[in-house]
Amino acid sequence: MNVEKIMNDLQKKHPGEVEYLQAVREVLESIEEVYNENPQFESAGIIERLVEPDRILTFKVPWTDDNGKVHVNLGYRVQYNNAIGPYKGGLRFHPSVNLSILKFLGFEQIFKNSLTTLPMGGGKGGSDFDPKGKSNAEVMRFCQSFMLELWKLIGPETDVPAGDIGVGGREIGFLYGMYRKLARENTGVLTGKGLNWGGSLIRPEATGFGNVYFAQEMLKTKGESFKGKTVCISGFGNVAWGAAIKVNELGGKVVTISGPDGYIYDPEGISGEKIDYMLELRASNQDIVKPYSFEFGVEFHAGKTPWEVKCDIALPCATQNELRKEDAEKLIKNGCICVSEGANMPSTPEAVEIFLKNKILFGPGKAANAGGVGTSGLEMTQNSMKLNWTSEEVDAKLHHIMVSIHEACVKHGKDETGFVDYVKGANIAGFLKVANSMVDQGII
Ligand code: NDP
Ligand code: 2IT
Repeated sequence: MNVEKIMNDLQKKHPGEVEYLQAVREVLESIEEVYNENPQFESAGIIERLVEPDRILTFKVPWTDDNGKVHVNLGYRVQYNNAIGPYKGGLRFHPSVNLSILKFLGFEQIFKNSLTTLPMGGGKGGSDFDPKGKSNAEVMRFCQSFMLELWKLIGPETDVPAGDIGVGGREIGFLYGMYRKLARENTGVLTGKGLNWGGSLIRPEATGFGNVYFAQEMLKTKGESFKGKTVCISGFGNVAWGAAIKVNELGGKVVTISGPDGYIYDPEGISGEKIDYMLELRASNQDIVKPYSFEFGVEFHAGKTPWEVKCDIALPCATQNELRKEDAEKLIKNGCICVSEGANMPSTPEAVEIFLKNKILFGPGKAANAGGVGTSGLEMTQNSMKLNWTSEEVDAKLHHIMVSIHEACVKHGKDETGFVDYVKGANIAGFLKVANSMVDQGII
């Protein structure tokens, strides 16, 4: 495989799709060796077939605001690869959403879903709609209009969307209500549903819990644990919230959360009612964390990221490329021993290079945050069986999934010195399952 040639060709075909090209390059560099050892991949054109989505669907989403003004947003669904199961992946509503971002997320999702041990292909979707400052009724009308187009493309055995940034339980409710009406069926076509209408216990917490379970497995390899550790978390959304709960349960102290406006430093630790307050912050639709500083009388650092705070463990849970080279350098200088990505691709390639060079424990998003989609898979199973598991059962299965992912990363990422490159391990393990399935099924 000639990575540079493939990347040059892709750059010409998709100029300016920075996030997509970044995600593809990382995977290709990791799998080059196993790819070259398996000539059947080359003859089946696996790379050429993997880097392009099966199809991309774009549609117009007209909706009316509370003053009667009409707005038009763009809606997308990127169906990337379904070799091992129905397309599966979240929907993101954020003004920054474009095809590059959705293609990067869909591409990552193929390997992440493969790692979960469950039969799910990769996909992603969303809209450039900005939920910030919108009323409940406006969000509902937008979701209904979005589903009016999307419903034709999805189905419980075809494509199963879920939440991501800007899409939580409320949005999934509005989307599901419209789907059910149009399709005239009650099936598990979306995950992250409410408990009364087909949702799974633990799904809201799953990404954050899974991320902490993955970090716990990494720490174990060094004889370490969360007990007594200082933890920096970025973001304040669904993933950050779940991670904060689990860190506290395991005896760690969370000292930061962040938003686009800056970060909160709470040296006493973010626990109990302070974690509940994170839900209020997110539900306020303002996308800021500053109010936490008034509520609990702690420091707010405007316009900064939390990576300058001394910590043992860092959990980036906000968004892509939020942890840069200089942040990675600060974390290392301050003695951080473990970085586990709750968000998708939060560390830039230069930051990842620093973590790997310094041989700290670094869990990439496609492994470390796979508990979210893993539990979505468990929700699909419960819907198929038409029964519900208890939270203990779901949590035990989630834990098992994260332990299995960790084992797969170690198997494919450990070098002769004993160091585990989790980036390489996750990419190879995720890739092999999908590539072998594609070879088995012929050129389609
Ligand atoms: P939420 O909508 O619940 O949280 C909103 C988050 O979005 C805030 O933490 C905020 O952090 C962040 N945000 C603010 N500005 C931007 C921006 N310009 N672009 C993108 N994000 C912004 O989202 P989630 O907690 O669900 O998602 C957080 C991350 O976790 C994302 O990378 C997502 O892809 C990933 N993820 C989510 C899963 C899920 O099931 N929900 C599963 C696996 C991964 P800040 O203000 O600091 O940027
Ligand atoms: O990035 C992700 O894995 C998610 N947003 C969750 C996807 C899902 O289908 O649950």
